Amino acid sequence: VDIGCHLAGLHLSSCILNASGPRTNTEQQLLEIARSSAGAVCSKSATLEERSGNDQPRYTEIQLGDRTSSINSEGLPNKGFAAYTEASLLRRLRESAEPAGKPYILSISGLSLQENLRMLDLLLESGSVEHLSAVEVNVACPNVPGKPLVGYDFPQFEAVLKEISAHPVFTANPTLALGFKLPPYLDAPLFDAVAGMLNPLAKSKGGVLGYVVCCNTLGSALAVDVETETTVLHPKGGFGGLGGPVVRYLAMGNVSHFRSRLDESIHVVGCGGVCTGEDAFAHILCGATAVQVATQHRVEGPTCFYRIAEELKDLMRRKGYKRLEDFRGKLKVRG
Ligand code: RRO
Repeated sequence: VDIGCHLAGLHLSSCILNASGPRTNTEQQLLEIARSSAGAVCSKSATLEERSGNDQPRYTEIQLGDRTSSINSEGLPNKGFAAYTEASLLRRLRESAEPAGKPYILSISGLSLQENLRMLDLLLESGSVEHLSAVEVNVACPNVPGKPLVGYDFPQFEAVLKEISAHPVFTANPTLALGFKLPPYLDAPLFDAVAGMLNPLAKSKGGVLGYVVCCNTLGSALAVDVETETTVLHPKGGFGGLGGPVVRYLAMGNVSHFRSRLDESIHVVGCGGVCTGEDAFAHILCGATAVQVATQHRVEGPTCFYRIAEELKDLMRRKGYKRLEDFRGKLKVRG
């Protein structure tokens, strides 16, 4: 069976890849993903300058049975844009990639539209762009003090979508894919409104938008320690982004809602609570082209990509499916 996929013009030998965030900060961590069975390597969201992130404690795990969810308020710790685009990192990623040609996705999360545009300007000027497969713009970080989530502020979101997708780095490099990492939405009119902003940017309409990721963590989660009667996390009054199996149902709902509303040329990447091959299968059934793994990658390490891929293949064999197209988006509503 073949679990490869074509995502926004990129070929992934496995549809299971890492999400931006966990274990994506350092060169060593990115190289480990390159050597793993992950179908692509996705960086930590970059800002123009290096950031150390919020004060500790800023991450906690929630155990339900044998499954681990998480709440984080990392605050965008990253090595800075230059570190994720420097020629030596990109060369080492190419040399380590197994199989060769594994795509490298740069995630960016500037603290303003200007900062995102500035990073795209630098990319356009740099020789690195030819070795980069995609830029994934994160409009959904819930953890930077004083910065409301762009994906929930529709007037601002629309301006961001328009200006970023009009950036010459994408017209000058037609094979460079553009994706947006979205926050979770919770009501049908919101899916309609966001799809209405995304569809005019589709390649079939002459635009450059290749994919969206559904979704980033669910913000405003609060972990409480009953013994100390305090919050578990310190930053931002203890609030953080909820991820892992507890948000999988919400993530799959977002995948399905967007798949049914978006132009076919805009792919949907599922992200939320994928721990097993069955979880990946369910996301794909909802319409996901590929599936990202975040909390489980943090908990288990990069061997998770091999395990999940093998579990997905076993399940497909049992069902008689040979490729993802045999079941992608074919979820039936129960009669
Ligand atoms: O670094 C973070 O606090 C963070 C980011 Br940028 C994000 O997009 N999502 C998240 O849960 N945490």
